Amino acid sequence: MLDKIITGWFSEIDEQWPGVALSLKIKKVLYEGKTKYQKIAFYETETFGIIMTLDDVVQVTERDEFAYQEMIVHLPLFAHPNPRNILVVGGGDGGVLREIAKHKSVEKIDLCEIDEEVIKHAKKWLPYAASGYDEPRVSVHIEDGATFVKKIKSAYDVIIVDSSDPEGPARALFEAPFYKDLSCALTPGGVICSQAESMWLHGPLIKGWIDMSREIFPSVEYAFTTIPTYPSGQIGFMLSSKAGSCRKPVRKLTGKILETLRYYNAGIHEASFVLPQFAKNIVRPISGVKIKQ
Ligand code: JFQ
Repeated sequence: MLDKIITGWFSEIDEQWPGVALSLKIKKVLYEGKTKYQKIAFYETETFGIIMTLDDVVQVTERDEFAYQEMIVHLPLFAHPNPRNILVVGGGDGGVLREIAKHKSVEKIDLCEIDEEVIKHAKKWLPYAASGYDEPRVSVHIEDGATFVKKIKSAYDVIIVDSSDPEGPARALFEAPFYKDLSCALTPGGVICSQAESMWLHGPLIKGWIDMSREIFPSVEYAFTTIPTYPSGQIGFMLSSKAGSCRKPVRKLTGKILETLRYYNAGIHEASFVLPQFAKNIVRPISGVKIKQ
């Protein structure tokens, strides 16, 4: 009885996490189709609400998306004293916009998504995330993120790279030329927060990104969140800054925002940078290389 590929379940079988796969029991297939860039699907699941997959990889589930969207947004925004102009690269589901909109200091949010079909379908199937598009400070640009940032100089206080995995249309968003362009697009005190995969599964990749970013930014750090439906149950963020460490929130969490948060708080901000020893070994600087601080 080794045949465990069960009908009625979605299994996230992929070479990016060999030999292990998350499975979710499906109540209803809502939509399955192909865009110019990727396969896209929406399922109603038994226990995680409505989910979106791209190329058969889970992007968001209704039940646990806040653990990712809150952290990828509030880590960099609370590490910045006065974030006004924000760029999101990727993030077509809209959940990151929803979180950024909670910050009163923010004046303008640009979102650059390569695949307009993701936005169109998210608005239909994922109202819990796509409510972010109702925010009047948002402008949407349908373009390849790597091309978009080349045209921008010193404009953004925070840039969030909310990409899918490096295997697929997001590949260029994990490479040095993109990070050099991001550095030019940032204001002097600017911060970048990028989706940076799992320390359990992607050690060598993470090490490569951190080393690459350290060539460009004086401060590069790795934080993580726990999330049941991403591979290995956790995912990391690379915080690259022109101004110094992002480990501590520099503004107080007060007012309305407090009532809306379900994962992020000041304690988890600092705790998310505390890594187990094996992960510390992955992200520590190569000996002999001088890190600009
Ligand atoms: C959600 N706004 C974007 N980000 C989803 N393996 C990625 C989805 C695929 C995962 C890694 C994060």
